[in-house]
Amino acid sequence: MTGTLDVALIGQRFMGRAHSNAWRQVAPFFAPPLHPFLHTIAGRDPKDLESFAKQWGWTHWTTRWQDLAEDPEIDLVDIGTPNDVHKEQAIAMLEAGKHVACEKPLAGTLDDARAMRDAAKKARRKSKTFVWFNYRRCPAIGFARKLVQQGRLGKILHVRAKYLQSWGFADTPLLWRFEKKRAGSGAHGDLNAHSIDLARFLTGEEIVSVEGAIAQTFYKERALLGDAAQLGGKSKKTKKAQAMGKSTVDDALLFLARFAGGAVASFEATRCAHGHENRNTIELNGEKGSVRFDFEDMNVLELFDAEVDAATRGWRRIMCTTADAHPYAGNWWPSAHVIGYEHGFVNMAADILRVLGGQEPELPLPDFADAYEVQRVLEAAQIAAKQGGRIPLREVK
Ligand code: SOE
Repeated sequence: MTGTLDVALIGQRFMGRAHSNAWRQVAPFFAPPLHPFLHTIAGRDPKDLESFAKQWGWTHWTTRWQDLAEDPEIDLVDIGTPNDVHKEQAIAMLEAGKHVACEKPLAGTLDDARAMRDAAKKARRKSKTFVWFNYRRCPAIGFARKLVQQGRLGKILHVRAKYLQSWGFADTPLLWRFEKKRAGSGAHGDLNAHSIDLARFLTGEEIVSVEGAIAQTFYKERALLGDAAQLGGKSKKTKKAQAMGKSTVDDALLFLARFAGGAVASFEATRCAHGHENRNTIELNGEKGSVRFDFEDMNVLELFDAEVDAATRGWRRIMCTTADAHPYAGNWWPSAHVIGYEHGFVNMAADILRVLGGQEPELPLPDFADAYEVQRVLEAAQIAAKQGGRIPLREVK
């Protein structure tokens, strides 16, 4: 017999849709030990909330997220809100005895992230925490991790991560993502957070120092559009002067780092690279071979096996869609019937339900302590961008 997990979600925009879809899809595809019941959606915008709830199958809706803490029926609260409110919402839910699944980055600031990590530690007997580093759940990434663990690449020497987007040019208005007090940082926290998580996940190693960084805000002012502005929205081209506001985050941030095992790494995040819509790439070079992943071709992992004879050696393109061979693949479609962005979230929901139902996840899940380690690296890179030089991670807590 399967039990039920009553889920509530805060957030009704991009992540609200991605997470709602995950909770809706997961049971039929994975038959997890707990089935999610879509209990309540909380959102700030009363105008769209009821229709959002009905469209996605939420039973109740509220404009007060605090209601979720007070509702004894709710088991898990999923947080898909801007970074500045993660701390208050997550800690309130942990204090109310709920499990919490929070969007990445854990928070906008290291102080908030530390408070969240500490609250999770305090609540650990009753509550589990999870962080939606969704790219960990791409089958190709899980498979790359397996190859590293099996020693197929040998000792890892290089990690090369680039997360490039192109929606952040001058005509993009001042979304919350461009406000430091709401987002914490720009491309850095949004995109490098994913890359740092992937790098730690794939190598199984911690970053021990950041050695140099460049942050750049290419567009220091952006058109004010008010609260309703959405990702993907553009400023209208009008002859009238537009009211402008200050962008207070980076549009791009690049940094270098060292791993505990001796590997050297480079990270690049930008919202201003034409030709790259959502190009989340990572490459690992080891003594025996290399792997590379590009989210724009997310079903594929490329492998270069240096132990193959020189005459036939070359990059091998592996379609990671085969049941039993590649993580999560058996829960979806027959081989080569590819999956997409939303499946990472469904795969993650499945692992959350397995863990809460007493089973092992297919791949390890990041919790608040894990995401705090990512946040320390983000912070070290920001310090390096400001003051230059080498920032040992032991000094960033
Ligand atoms: C916007 O930059 C964004 O949606 C991020 O917030 C996500 O985490 C990333 O997956 C795609 O881009």
